[in-house]
Amino acid sequence: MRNFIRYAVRLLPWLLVLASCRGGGAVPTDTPAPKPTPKPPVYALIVKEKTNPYMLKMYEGFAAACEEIGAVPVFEGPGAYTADAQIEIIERLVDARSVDAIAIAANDADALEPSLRAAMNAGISVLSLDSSVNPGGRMTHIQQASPELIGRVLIQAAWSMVGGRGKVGLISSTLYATNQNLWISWMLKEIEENPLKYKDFELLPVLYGDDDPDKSAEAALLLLETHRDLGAIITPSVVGMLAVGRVLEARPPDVVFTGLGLPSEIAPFIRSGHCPWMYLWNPIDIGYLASWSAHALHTGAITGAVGDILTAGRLGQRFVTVSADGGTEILLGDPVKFDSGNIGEWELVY
Ligand code: RAM
Repeated sequence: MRNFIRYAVRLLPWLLVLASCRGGGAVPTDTPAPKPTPKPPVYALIVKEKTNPYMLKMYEGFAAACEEIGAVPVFEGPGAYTADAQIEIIERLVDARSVDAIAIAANDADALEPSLRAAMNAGISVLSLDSSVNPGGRMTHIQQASPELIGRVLIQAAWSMVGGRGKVGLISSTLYATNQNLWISWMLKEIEENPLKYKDFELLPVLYGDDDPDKSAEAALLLLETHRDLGAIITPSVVGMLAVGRVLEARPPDVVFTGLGLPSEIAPFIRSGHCPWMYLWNPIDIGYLASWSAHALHTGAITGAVGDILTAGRLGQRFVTVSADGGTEILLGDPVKFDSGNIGEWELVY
């Protein structure tokens, strides 16, 4: 009897385990546990400044593509066009580990490079759009249109508007904007390479409106006061374009302007003849392409190397090519000319 009790006591734990198995308990069954739903990727767009209407249009396209992708878009940008403010944002996003990709329009290519390198080291995919960062601080760049073409067509436009003769002012955005500086270098090259054509044409030294309406208007007034024989003003900034238009509309269109403007804002000046024609591309498409590129980089579909091909939703296939700064880029298309013939159609879009 004693032996039987000892035997039963030894068996007891095993019997308890068996009983709990039968009851279903915590022991695994044949039905696999439901997998946790994968978290959607988060892609941030850091713009030059948060109220610039061009930047808002870029975000419109960026967010639309995120929706198609199933990603979460984040809109970031400083209240002033400074690299320091953008660095603070990048560092905050990296510290919080809250985003999978960053697309940035640079206020200063050099200053941003270290923090963007740190972001990439933390596993975040980084690309620039609109205004590029140095190749070392990005995986690729979204190029709106050939910088050479943009620079050349703007000078050629001003040349025709003044009949090949006279003074032309130039109001840029900020001093360190990579995109405007690149376009200006091509404007100067166009003149340098065609001395005969431009022999009676004088491009005045660059003034900076800082993408600020008041500062840009002040620059336009200064040009008008200092150069009574001024023929035209070029401004490769949407903020500058509207500000210059507002200054010039108060006078007869003896001084005209051209540049890169939003059709929705510049249409009245095209109709009044103050802006005979201007150029731009679709800023919504730039944001849209950046979002799809961020996704392709994040998922590893592309690495940003020359020869990579990506599928960008309604824009179809795009190619990664070499860029003039030695990095790589993905081109959107050609600059579009807006004049009295097509402005009515485009002013409704952007
Ligand atoms: C301004 C910005 C932007 C530029 C456009 C044309 O709003 O500086 O970078 O691409 O103009």
